[in-house]
Amino acid sequence: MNNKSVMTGEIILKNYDCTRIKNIAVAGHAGSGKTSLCEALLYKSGAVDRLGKVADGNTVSDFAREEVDRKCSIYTSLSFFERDDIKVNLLDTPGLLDFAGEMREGIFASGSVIITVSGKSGVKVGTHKAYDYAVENNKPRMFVVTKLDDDNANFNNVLTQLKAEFGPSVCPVVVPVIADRKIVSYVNLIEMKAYTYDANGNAVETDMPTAEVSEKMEYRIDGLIEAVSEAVAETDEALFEKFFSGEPFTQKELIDGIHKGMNEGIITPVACVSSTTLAGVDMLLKEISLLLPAPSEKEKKTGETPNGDIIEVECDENAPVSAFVFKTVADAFVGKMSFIKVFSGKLVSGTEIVNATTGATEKVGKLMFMCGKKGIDTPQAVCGDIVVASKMNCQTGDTLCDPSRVVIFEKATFPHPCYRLAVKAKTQGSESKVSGAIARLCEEDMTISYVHDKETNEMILSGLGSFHLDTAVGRLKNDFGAELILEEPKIPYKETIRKKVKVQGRHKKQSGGHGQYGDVWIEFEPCVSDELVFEERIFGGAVPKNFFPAVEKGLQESVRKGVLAGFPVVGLKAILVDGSYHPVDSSEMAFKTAASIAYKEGLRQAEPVILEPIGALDVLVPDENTGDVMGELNKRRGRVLGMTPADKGGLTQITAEVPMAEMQDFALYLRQATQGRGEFTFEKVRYEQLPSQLTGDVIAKNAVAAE
Ligand SMILES: Nc1nc2c(ncn2[C@@H]2O[C@H](COP(=O)(O)OP(=O)(O)OP(=O)(O)O)[C@@H](O)[C@H]2O)c(=O)[nH]1
Ligand SMILES: [Mg+2]
Repeated sequence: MNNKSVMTGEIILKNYDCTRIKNIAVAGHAGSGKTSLCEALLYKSGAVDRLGKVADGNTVSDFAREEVDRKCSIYTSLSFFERDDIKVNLLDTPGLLDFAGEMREGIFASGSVIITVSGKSGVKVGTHKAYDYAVENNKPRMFVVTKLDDDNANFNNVLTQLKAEFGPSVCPVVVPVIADRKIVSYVNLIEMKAYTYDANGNAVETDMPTAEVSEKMEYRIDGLIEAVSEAVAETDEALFEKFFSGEPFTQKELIDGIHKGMNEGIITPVACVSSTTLAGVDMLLKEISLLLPAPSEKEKKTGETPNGDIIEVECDENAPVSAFVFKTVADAFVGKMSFIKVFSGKLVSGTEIVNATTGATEKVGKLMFMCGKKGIDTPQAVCGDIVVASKMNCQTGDTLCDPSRVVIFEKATFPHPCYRLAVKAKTQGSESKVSGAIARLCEEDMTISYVHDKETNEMILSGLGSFHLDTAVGRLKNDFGAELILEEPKIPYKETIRKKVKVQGRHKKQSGGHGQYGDVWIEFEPCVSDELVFEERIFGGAVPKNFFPAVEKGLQESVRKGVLAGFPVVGLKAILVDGSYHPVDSSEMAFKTAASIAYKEGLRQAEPVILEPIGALDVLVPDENTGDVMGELNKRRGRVLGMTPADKGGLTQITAEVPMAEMQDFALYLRQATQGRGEFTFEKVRYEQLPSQLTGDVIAKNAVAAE
């Protein structure tokens, strides 16, 4: 990640126990303002003394070279600030779907998730992806509408959309007051106070909007205040009664109610900010301290002991340590960095720890609290905190614990790498360097796979999309000096025959001295076998027994290349039925050559055909895209086998069989057609004859291989 400048400092942090830590993942659609929001929070809380900009490449969280170059987040980065005697760890996740693995790592390690929604473009697929993964992992959620300073921002539209798409849990807590199409103030619906912001983003209390102003807006402030109270009433019976008796809630009741409602997933507060002008950022800081959970309250974790017992691990500083590696960075300069969330006890640098996942024991490495690329050394991290350890052997997904209580926690789930390309080292001889570097990248990125395809003898790198793999290639070059080229992978076609034939293969050479003589009659016929089936039915010693192995060997070597395009031949049976020999000139070599002559002639006569691999496709698409995807599968020569509503609402599962040759860019098609909501798995299942109209093309493309 080009951390070359990981800086370590000696600043001593206060000790924060698990009641005074908040772990917040910031997730949402690409470009919705996550990194800018983190920057604004860090700046406003005093953690940094300059407000960086994504466009200038100087934000705390987008520090990797690829991020600075491309002006977007690619990795989940960790930073923190201290405020109100609370330490807040921010996990700034990327919004691009190519980096969904990073987003998941961030949300998995968090205690709650802030989902940014652009005030200009509203709810998008990335909003849903972040929300769904947060729900799946039982993380409290909060929406933050961003970019309110932009002329095209429209808070009301976004709020309406949030309510329509995420249901009645959506509850605004800060709203802008708009008069003559301009934001004149921000109302905090919990405090029931209004603020304006000066040029430095400092809040100045102002009058609450008059009924006249409120009347003209698309939402009425008193209506929204009522809605907050209504939502809070739902969280507790006593509050419910109080609400219906008409008595107003105290501020504390509102805060505690929203807090409780968030923990139960029945309230999703909505705040709004401009990270550029810093309007609303201080209110968000307040809400973070008041509304979002600390590890002590929400994060009771169940784990499995080696005997298979399920136990509950409490977030207790005095309990034996247990921790979880949620992210790994293969830093070219500092070595491996393991991002660890501590669940119980204290993780102390230099102590022995058991890796419950592998069974190995290792020493806890040097520990650091990270703020972007800056690391602050710490001798320990307490439960509830997030810390980075250097040079440990553990991998993403591993549980680390005290030997006195070994327990394994569940791992995060990752999207399946479905976009495949073949890897070639740019310069000959650097193959092992390339493989070594990719192996390090695979340790870091759970959505990349690197495997050898035995059939095509290619190394295949798979990821989530073309941007993902492009970034990986850049990273390998910049950080590990490994240069490679990505190409479309070869399709492992095969050849076979359809007719039974009997042919002669005769090899005779007389060149002075010793001659060469081999003569065979072979029957070739189709059969069901991937390997060549060889038999002999020689009568009366027409071919002496000792030459049979040479004939078989000649055929075995020949079937590696078919006669059409040089693909391996399958489904072939060869029976040696007759032949002749010469007492002096016949040799193993001569019979081998005779067999290969017979093979070439025989296969040409036996109606050779090309077989193409067919795979089983399992694809999940939003209901409204089902028709398009079915049409596309049809175009791609697919055979739809079934269509059923998926377990997850709004999605349809389509199963089909599709030729592998048609699937290369399917990942890209599906992403575009479904705006990233579709996903699929594809696995080769068998071979089928290539339609004759496509044979010419395949032969032409592979002519070189057939040479
Ligand atoms: N006017 C305005 N622009 C903003 C604001 N916040 C972010 N932007 C701009 O929006 C663009 C995207 O902002 P980022 O902070 O990189 O968004 P992100 O969600 O982190 O993007 P990814 O991590 O790539 O998904 C940048 O050009 C920002 O300058 C804001 O409050 N006001
Ligand atoms: Mg970002």
